[in-house]
Amino acid sequence: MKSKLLPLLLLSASLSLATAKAQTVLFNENFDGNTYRDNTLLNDDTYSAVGAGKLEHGLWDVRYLNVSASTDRALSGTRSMKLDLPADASKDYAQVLGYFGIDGSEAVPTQEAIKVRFAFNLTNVNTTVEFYIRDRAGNNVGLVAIGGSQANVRLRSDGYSSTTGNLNSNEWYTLEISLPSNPQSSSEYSLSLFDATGQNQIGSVLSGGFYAPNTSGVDTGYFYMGVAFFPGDDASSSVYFDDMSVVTIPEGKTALNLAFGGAVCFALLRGKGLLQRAK
Ligand SMILES: [Ca+2]
Repeated sequence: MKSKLLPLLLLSASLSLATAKAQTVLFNENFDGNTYRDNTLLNDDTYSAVGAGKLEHGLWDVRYLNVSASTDRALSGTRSMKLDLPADASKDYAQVLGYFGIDGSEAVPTQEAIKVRFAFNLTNVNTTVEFYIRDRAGNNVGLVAIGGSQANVRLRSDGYSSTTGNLNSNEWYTLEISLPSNPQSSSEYSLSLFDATGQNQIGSVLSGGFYAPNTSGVDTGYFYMGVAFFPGDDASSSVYFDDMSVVTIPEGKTALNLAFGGAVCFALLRGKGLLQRAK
């Protein structure tokens, strides 16, 4: 009987393994790779990190100046990504986009549930940085404000929700944002704030509807994320980002696959009369 049980156990194990592999990395960037150069603007033509095949995962598209790979401070390695608010805030601002893509050579929208994680560090928490996730049509499905007069993190949907935690200047924090599969106009997303280790949660989990959901009925999925520093804030502040990642969440599939695997094993065992014999 053991010789007949073994294939069933292997089948069950392989189903579990397939489930574990279902999580896909769509974006992963720590700014320490050789596609960056110390303290160089990301839109530098010679050493640009922008473009197909230049990053392991995802693509950066710098639309404006004032974004660089910086050695000022880093949570991992020696570099992070720095956004500077220019001294003349009325003229310019800092913004950078990161497109999702499985192999780094092509931007690919996804309908999968995704988890976005990144670390941030503000030189002045009373300035506001906006982080957003958009679909292919450019709708803000996720919009999070970091810092500002309340020095907190706010999930934007119909209104603001605030954490109970207070941000400190010059300190690393980790933000995790979860968005559901098959994004619809009625979908909700959530966020959690952690300390620099990414382990200890600060404040409560926030959730709310999409900020500007796609109502066209056309599936445009999740396509890219971005961060922006806007004029009107403290003109001399900077914000740093590190260890940014986007992974798909095999939402519901884990339980389904395991249940399926279990049902297959049960049916096969019943068919071979092994369950009765085991009693
Ligand atoms: Ca780093």
